[in-house]
Amino acid sequence: MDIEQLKNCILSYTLNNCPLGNQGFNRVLIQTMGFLGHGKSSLINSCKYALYDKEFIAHAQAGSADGGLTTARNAYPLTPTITMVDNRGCATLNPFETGEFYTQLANFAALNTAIEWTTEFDVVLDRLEDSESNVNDIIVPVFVYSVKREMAADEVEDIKQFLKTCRDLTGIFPIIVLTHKTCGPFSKFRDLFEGLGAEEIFSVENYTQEDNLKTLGRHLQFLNLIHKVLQNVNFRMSEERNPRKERIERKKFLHKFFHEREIKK
Ligand SMILES: Nc1nc2c(ncn2[C@@H]2O[C@H](COP(=O)(O)OP(=O)(O)OP(=O)(O)O)[C@@H](O)[C@H]2O)c(=O)[nH]1
Ligand SMILES: [Mg+2]
Repeated sequence: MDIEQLKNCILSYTLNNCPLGNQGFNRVLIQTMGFLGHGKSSLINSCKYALYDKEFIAHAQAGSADGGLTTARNAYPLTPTITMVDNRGCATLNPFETGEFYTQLANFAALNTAIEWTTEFDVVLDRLEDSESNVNDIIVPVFVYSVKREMAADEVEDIKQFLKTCRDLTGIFPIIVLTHKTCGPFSKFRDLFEGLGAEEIFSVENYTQEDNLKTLGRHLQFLNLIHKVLQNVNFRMSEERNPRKERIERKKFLHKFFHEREIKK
């Protein structure tokens, strides 16, 4: 597909055209996840820029090299059907941080609200009960990783487990987006993530406030990423699904996860 075809395909995408109709879903939620400062917010800005092609605007605030800038879970609509979510990042992937990630990913943390990190069992469970976020979202996980950052040997297993759990929660293996591709050994990380089970890996140079000169190849990276998301959604929507039941399953998963974590604590 050329660039205009890709754009049209994304802009006109609706769940109503899936083989079995929308089955009760009304939104595709692309959820960015990853370590602090790896380029989650910049990825959202890049996707918007590639799709609408007007002047570059930092819709999602980006800019701290050390990360930690995004502390709320903000939603950025790309089209009437597709929304990107800028989740709060974390410093490590130990069970205390991954629990927060899974809560955000499973859509049990409200959108456009600050995310407070907590390991208190009661608080965590109360949150699950109180959450009113949308049941009608198809969740697509996107894991953002900067190739500038070295990965310690003991982290590899944590990341592998994390990606697999995201897959189990959503039915889609997280799409990997390697950022800062001109600033590190991106092919090394491609091989590494492929070995961790990744099915789709994109290496990108995000559009940023400092460098947003648009080129065809750069635009295509982001449009192809969104298109791949939609292909995953179409695949999942070719089977019978039930949004309410899936949400209950996700809730059960989180209950079990937090319970086991509490026992270990
Ligand atoms: N050169 C280059 N810089 C990038 C890229 N992606 C992000 N940056 C820069 O890296 C810094 C952090 O990017 P953010 O998008 O804020 O990262 P984040 O993951 O949202 O970080 P927090 O929300 O703060 O945890 C910013 O200064 C960005 O301009 C990239 O692909 N290439
Ligand atoms: Mg951010």
